[in-house]
Amino acid sequence: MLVNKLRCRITSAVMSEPLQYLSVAGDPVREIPLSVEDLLLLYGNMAAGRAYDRKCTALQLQGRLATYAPFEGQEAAQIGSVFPLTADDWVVASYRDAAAMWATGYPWVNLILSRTGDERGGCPPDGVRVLPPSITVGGHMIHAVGLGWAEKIKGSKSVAMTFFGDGATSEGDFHEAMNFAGVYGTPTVFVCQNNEWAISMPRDRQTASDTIAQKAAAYGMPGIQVDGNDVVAVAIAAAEAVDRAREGQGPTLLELLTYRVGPHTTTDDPGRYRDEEASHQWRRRDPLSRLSAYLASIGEWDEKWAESVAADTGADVERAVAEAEALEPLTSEEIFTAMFAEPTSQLLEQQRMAVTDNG
Ligand SMILES: Cc1ncc(C[n+]2csc(CCOP(=O)(O)OP(=O)(O)O)c2C)c(N)n1
Repeated sequence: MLVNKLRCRITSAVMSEPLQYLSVAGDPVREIPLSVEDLLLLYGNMAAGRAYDRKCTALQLQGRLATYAPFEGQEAAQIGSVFPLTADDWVVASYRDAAAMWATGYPWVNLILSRTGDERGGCPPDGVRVLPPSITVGGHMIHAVGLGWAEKIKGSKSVAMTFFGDGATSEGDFHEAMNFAGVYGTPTVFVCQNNEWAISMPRDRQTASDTIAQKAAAYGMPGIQVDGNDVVAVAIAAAEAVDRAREGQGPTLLELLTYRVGPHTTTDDPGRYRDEEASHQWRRRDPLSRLSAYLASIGEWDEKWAESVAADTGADVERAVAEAEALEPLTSEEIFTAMFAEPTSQLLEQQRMAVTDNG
């Protein structure tokens, strides 16, 4: 396991500077402890996320997908975080976290289906320990704590990682999840993608704390601010947090500093509530360009390889779209069967009514 060489400094709740390994220009600001092979893997996974994100935005504009929440610019935050996870770990994420979910086994086709209202999207293949995306802001963090607690009781080494935004930290669920995790020492990694906006609500209206990371101190766990567009920094901070959780040292809060360069969803027009100049500035801190600049500086960047990655990842996404669109729609009877192994009496009643209404 790579963790031992990936020690960073998750030691105190408040630090002066966010953890960074690659500058905005892609220059190393400290020794990079990842192999070229790992860096290429991270780049390829970020490229896959971007291909999916752009395709889904286009599909929505064509009316082939319901409202979509783009994550362009947040690829490093998602792909870097899940880098240290294994197939035995859990991922509990939200509507904007498709890259993290895909990289841990949730197929593109399921993610696409879940954006068309098809309940089959919420049923990942057996053995994939990734929960369906939560639309309810914050509620899913509690599930991640429960999963981690269960693993702890079972005596396993599995951890649960949960993703949420800066806005979610204002929800009671965040505080309940953090408190329970701290008290019971659950193996939970809390990953806050602080993209500075919760729809039209800016980060400074969300909390009076200087940082989100410092909130960890109140719950008796370490917290760290990380440059969320630096995939190396994110991977290293996540590796240490996962290692702590696996070794029985309890939860950690990671605050990944990033920016939502696009709209909240495809129905949103951010120009109505914020100065888009900030988005242009943040696009210059693009996580993919930053990593490719570093790889080029050490003679490990091959334009042809990057083109083939873009072609392959794009083709993967196209196949998933074709697969999703080729599925026969569920019947009105079937849409009730995807939620519970044993349907509740209310669902059975609704199912009976739907079948009767539709003849
Ligand atoms: C409990 C709940 N309240 C309100 C909403 C409406 N809503 C959807 S997304 C969102 C903003 C969330 O912002 P943040 O947590 O920062 O995540 P981001 O969308 O920036 O990724 C809100 C208020 C919701 N889905 N669930």
